[in-house]
Amino acid sequence: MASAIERTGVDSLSRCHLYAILDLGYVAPGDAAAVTAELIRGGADVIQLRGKSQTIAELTGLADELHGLTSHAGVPLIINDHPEIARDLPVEGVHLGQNDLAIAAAREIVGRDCWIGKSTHSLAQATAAVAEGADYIGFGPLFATPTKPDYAPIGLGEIRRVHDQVQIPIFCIGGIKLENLPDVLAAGAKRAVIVSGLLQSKDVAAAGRAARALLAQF
Ligand code: TZP
Ligand code: MG
Repeated sequence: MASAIERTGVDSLSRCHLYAILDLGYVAPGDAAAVTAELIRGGADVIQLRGKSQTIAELTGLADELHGLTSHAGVPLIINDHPEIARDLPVEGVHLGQNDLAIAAAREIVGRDCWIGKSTHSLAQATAAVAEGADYIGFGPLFATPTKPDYAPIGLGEIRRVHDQVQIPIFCIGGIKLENLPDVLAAGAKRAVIVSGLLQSKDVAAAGRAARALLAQF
């Protein structure tokens, strides 16, 4: 099977700066394809499918549909939580949290070359994720966010230090909006995940393009 690199033409996650999450808490499954098309039009470099209330079977069906769009556009599709979906479909990656299974165990399940990212909420977790073999990390939540309500915000103070100590791509996450993205970038971030800030915009593609433009300045 072709590798993620061959399929998407994205030879490295280090080229990716705007990471969008198609979160089914904000988007009805029936609208997922249309919103994914808008995220692609808006310049999302990576898209994650995140569905906390759906079954693996439902998510697999949706991922299959969305991957038709993302692969055509050369945008990697990452699946949150479920390596089984990456075993069954040629998606480009899997994203795991601190309470999910270990990266090595997820790689075993997937059984092929695949990016694996890990959510981290502190500098210690970030360096541990590198040691565990993550291809990239999410770092946050920087700000309080209804998308992940049970996590205390970590603020902007550790961003520069994590970039000094961690050499894999770092995607800052949590409560990032167009309005505060300049502050996040000024604090040392190079990449950002934006969820509600894109999905709740009146014009998702325009919001994506605006975020891309800000990210390009750094
Ligand atoms: N992990 C840390 S914060 C977060 C996740 C999935 C949610 C980010 O969503 P939003 O809407 O951009 O704050
Ligand atoms: Mg998870």
